Amino acid sequence: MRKLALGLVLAAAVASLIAVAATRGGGPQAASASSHREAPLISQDPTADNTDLYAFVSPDKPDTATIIANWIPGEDPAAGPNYYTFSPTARYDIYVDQNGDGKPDISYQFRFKNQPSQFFLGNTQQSYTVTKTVGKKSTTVGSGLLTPPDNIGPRSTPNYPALAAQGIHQLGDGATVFAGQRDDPFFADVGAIFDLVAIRAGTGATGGGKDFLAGYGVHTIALQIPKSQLDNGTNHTIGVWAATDRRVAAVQERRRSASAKGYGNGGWAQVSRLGNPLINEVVIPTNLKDKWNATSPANDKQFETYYQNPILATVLQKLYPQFGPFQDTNRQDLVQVLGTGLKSPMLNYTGPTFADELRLNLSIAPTAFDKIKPLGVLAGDLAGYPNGRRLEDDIVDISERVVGGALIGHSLPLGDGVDANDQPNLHVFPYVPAPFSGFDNTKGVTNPTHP
Ligand SMILES: [Ca+2]
Ligand SMILES: [Ca+2]
Ligand SMILES: [Ca+2]
Repeated sequence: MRKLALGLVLAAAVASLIAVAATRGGGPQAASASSHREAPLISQDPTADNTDLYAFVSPDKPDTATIIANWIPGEDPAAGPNYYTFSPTARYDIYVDQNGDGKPDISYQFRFKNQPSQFFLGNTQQSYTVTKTVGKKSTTVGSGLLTPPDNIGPRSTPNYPALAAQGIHQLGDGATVFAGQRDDPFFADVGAIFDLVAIRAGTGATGGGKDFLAGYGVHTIALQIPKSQLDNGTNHTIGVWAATDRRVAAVQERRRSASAKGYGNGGWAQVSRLGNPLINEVVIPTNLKDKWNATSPANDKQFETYYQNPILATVLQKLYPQFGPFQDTNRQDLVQVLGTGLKSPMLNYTGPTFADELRLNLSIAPTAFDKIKPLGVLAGDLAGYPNGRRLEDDIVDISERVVGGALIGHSLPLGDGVDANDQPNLHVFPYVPAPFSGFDNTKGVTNPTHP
């Protein structure tokens, strides 16, 4: 789940969480869970902040897989004159692990540059370079590529879908790329998740929730990659994660000891990462959240105990004892779903190495768009989360149900009453819908008069 959202979830349940975290050794830092983002350092650096990660076999092009990584939480489309852009001093990373050791075998790294501005507006169109590393060999597979501008309004950015389509590029290795502003495809009734609404409704899917993220945007990097470049030929399962690096000197200013380094290319340090949704928000204790963001999946064993003994299950038990008991120790089901892949039943197991990655079994056929079940594997739709993640997958409902014990004989119809993105997702690359325009400002005037 996106970090902003769960930061707010934590805020909503802060009293309970602090009480619980204190008994778990979270200590005084647990109080900082009341801030609006999940980890103290990255909350000060939104342009480097991963929000969501998706990976799925493309339903319309099943010989390809699509990876979508989003950054910059809570973009208000009307945030002029300095609208949102990728940070020109960050490095944006998408990693693919082909052999289950938690280390990347294929990496894509993105660097952005600003363009001269015009009038009194910052220019939101950026150029960028894509570097692909396979093993130790790095190749520039795209340079001088352009993002579309942000969706400012009908005068500055008329016919936005056509403008955005110009932001789709072919890379030198046969993949397709898009980078730029999009609608935030994540959906959640953040305010209600822990406020009894979902459970009061009895069946989460009918709770009549409010999409807290409706009307907000994010910055998206999307890749569509021939499966032949990803498939390992044996278990056909890849692990994917996204991250952001900043120059070590800049990071050292923010944290006392820059102990964790980014991959390759000395001089970079990782400041954010995202594999499975929800992890740093509600699995990792607050005093370790910055460290988790700086760690690579190969070193995740140190965090396994928090997956195995989830604080969230303890919180559920405290908030909703009438629906318990919620098992909060020895959760081997969560270790599998989030750390190794599911092996019973066999779905996307990648071996014994515990590493937080979004695992996608490329040999499982995609589900047609009109047949997708948002509860994914829980509903028998094996092409969805936790086998990779699609834009349509209802991560809040799935996560609440799985943590609640759906895989260990404790099924509850948990959910937040929000079942889909407020904007229809596209059925072609890059799949994430166009952002609202600043002029439309859907959070303010609801019926603007277009010129
Ligand atoms: Ca590997
Ligand atoms: Ca949305
Ligand atoms: Ca939901």
